[in-house]
Amino acid sequence: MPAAELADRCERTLARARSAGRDELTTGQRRWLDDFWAAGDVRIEGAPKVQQAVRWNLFQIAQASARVDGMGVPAKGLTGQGYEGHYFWDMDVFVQPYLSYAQPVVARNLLRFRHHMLDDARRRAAEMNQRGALFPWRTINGEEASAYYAAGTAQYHITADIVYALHRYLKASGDDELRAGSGAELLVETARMWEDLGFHREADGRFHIHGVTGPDEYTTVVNDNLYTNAMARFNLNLAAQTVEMLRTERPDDHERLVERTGLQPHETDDWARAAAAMYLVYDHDLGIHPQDDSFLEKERWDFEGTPPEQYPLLLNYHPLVIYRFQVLKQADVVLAMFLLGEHFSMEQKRRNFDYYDPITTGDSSLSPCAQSVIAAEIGEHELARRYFHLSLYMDLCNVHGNTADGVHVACCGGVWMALVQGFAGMRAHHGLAFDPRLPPDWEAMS
Ligand code: IFM
Repeated sequence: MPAAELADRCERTLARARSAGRDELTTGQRRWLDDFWAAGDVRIEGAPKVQQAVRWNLFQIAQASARVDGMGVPAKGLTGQGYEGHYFWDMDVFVQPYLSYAQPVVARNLLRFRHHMLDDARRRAAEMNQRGALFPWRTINGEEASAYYAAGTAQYHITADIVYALHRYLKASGDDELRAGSGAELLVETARMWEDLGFHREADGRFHIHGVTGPDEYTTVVNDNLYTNAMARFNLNLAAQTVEMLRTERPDDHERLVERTGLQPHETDDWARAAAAMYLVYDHDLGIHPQDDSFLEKERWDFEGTPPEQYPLLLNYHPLVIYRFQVLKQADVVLAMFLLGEHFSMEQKRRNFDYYDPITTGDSSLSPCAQSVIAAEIGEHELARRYFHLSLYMDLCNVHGNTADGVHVACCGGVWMALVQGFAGMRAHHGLAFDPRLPPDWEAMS
C-alpha cells in the first residue's frame, strides 16, 4: 500500500478511536475475545498449568489469523521477523484444521486467499514445465520466494497440502458453494499438475513421482516420497470425485467449471487412473513404508556420537553431510499416517512409528505434534504426552532458542491437533468420531 494511503488510513483509525473512546474499544475487544473463546477454547480439567499454556497457544492463533482478510497466516504470525512474513504449508496443514472447526469464516478467507494465488500458481507450473497449478513452497505475493530449491521449491507437496486444507474445511463446514466454485477450480488445476508431474511406468504398472522433497528437510530431491505420493493420490481422487459430483448433481456449476478451466472429459479418468496406480513404497522385510525409494540405502546417522550442542543439525553440518544419512528433521511418513490415517493399518502405524521415531531429531517445531498424535493412537501414552509438551512449551520455554524471531504459529496449531486429534482421538474420515485417551491425571477435556 502506498505510504500516503497508509498514513490516511492511520489518521482515520485514530480519529475513529478518539471518537469511539476507550470504553467502546475495550467492550468491542472483549466481545470479540468472548466469541473467540466460546467457539474455540479447549478446556482441560485437573491440569491448570497445561490449561494456561494451551490457551496461550490458541491465543497466538487468534492473533495471527483474526484479521487476515485478503492475506494469509505467516509462519511467525505478526510476532517477529523470522521468515520475513512468508507463508508456508504451516498455514494450510497446521493452522487451518483448528480454524475450520473453531473459526470457519477465517478458514474460508484463507482458502479464498489461496485461490487468489491460483493464477500465479498456474504461471509457476508453466515456468516449471508442468500443466495445471503449482503453488510456491514459500511466498508472500504468490510467487516462489524459496532461496534454496532443494529444501524449498522441491516441496511440491505444498500443492496437495492446500487441497488438504480445503478438504478439512469442507468437511467441517459443509460449504457447498465454495466446493462447487473456487474449491473445484483449485482441485482441477492441482490434479492436473500431479498427473502431469508423475508418470506411469510400464515395467511395474505403477504411477511414480520423481525429484521432489517431502516434509522432512533433511532428505531432499528424492523419488517417490511416501508423503508426497500419498497426498497427491488424495488430491487426484478428491478432484475426480468432486468433478463427477458436480457433473451429476450441479450441472450449472459443472459447466462454469469447464468454462473456467477448459476441463476435458477424459481428464477425470486420467486422474483416477493415476491415483489408483500411485506407488506407495513399502519394504516387506522390515514391514515399513520407507520415506522414499532410496531411503533405506542410506546409513543411519550417528546419533550416539552427536553431542546435544550439535543440534539442530542444520546449523552445525553442511546439508550435503546430513542428506547422506537416515536422519529426519521432522515427521514425514508419520505425518502422512496422521493426515491420511484411514489408509494405514494399526500395525503399519506401529511399525512405521517405531522405525522413524528414533531417527527423528525434531529440529523442526512442526514435528512433535504429529509424533504425539500417532504415539497416542498406537498406545505410546507417555511418549504422546512428552511430544505434546514439546509443542505446548515450544515458545513459552523457548525450546528451540529462537522464539525472539517470532512465535512458531504452526506449532500452536499443532497443540490443538495433539489435544483434539491425539488425546481426544477425533477423526473426520467418515463423519466425526472420537476415541479419547487422556493423560491419566487429566479429569476431563472439552
Ligand atoms: O514450513 C516449515 C518447514 O516445514 C520447516 N522449516 C520451517 C518452515 C516454516 O515454519
